[in-house]
Amino acid sequence: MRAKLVADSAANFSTDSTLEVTYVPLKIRVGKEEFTDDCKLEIPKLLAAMDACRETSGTACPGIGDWLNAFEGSDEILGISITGALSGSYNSGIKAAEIYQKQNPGAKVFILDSLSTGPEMQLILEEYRDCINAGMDFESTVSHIKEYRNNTRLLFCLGSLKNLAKNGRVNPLLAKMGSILGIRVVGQASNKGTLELLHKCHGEKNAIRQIVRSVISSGCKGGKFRISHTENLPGASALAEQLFEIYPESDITVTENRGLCSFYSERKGLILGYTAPRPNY
Ligand code: X90
Repeated sequence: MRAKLVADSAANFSTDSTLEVTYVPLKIRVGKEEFTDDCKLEIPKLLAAMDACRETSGTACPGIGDWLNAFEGSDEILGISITGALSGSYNSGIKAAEIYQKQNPGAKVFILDSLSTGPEMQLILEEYRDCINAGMDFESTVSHIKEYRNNTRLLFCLGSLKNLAKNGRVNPLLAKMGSILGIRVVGQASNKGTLELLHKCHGEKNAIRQIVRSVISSGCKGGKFRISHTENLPGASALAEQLFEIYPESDITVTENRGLCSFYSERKGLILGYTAPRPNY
C-alpha cells in the first residue's frame, strides 16, 4: 500500500494534481463566526468578515481526533504540520500518531514539524511524493525528509502584522512598526519556527526586491520556488518574474493562500518557500 500524505491546512491546498494529500483543517474565528479551513472555505468571505469585525478573532489548531480521522484506512502515514512553535497542531498530530499506532499494530506514522507554514510545507509534501514514487521505503523517506527540511526556507511579506500580534504570535512592537503607513515588513521563518523580521521596506515593490535579494544572499542555487498570496496575484507574479530572471532554470509556481495563511498574512500577503541551506542548523 502506498503511504498516505497528511498535512494540516496551513499547507494551503495544492493545485498540483499529482500531489494527493489529506488535509486536517484548522479553524478560524472572526467575531462570532467560525470558519473551517477546508476546501469549501471561500477566502473572499473570510477576508470580508475580517474587515468588518470589531471583536476578537483568532484560530484554533486541529485536535487529536481530527488528525486520527485523516490517518484512517492507511498503515503508512507521512505527515507535516505548521510550526510547533506557534501552533498546537504538531502536538495534536504526534499524540494522534501514538494512539493510531497503538490501535493499529504495525502501522507507521511520522509527522514532521515543518518549523514553517504554507509554501515551505508544500515543498516538503512534494518531496514526500517523489520519495514514494521512487519506491523509497518508509524509514528512508523519513530520514531523507528530515535532511531535505534542512534545505528549505520561507520568506514573507505580509499585508499587516495585526492578526499575528493580536494573537500573541509576534511582538506587538514589531507589529506597530509594520503598521506604519506604506511600510512593508519582510521576514523569514527562523530555525526555531518563529517569525523573524528582516527588513522594513517602503512599499511593496521594494519589499519584493528585498525578498529576491534575501533569496540570493541565502545561497539559493535555483530549484523550486513556491509562492502563495492572499488576493495579490500582481505581487506574486512580480516576485515570480524577478526570480525567473535570476534563476531561469527554476520551477516556479504561484498559488492562493487558504484560510489559515490568509488570516495571518492578511490581504496582499506574499509567502515564498524555496530551497537553500538553513544556516547554523
Ligand atoms: O494553532 C493555531 O491556532 C495556528 C496559529 C498559527 C500562527 C502563525 C501562522 C502564520 C501564518 C504568516 C507568515 C509566515 C510566518 C512563518 C513563521 C514560521 C502565515
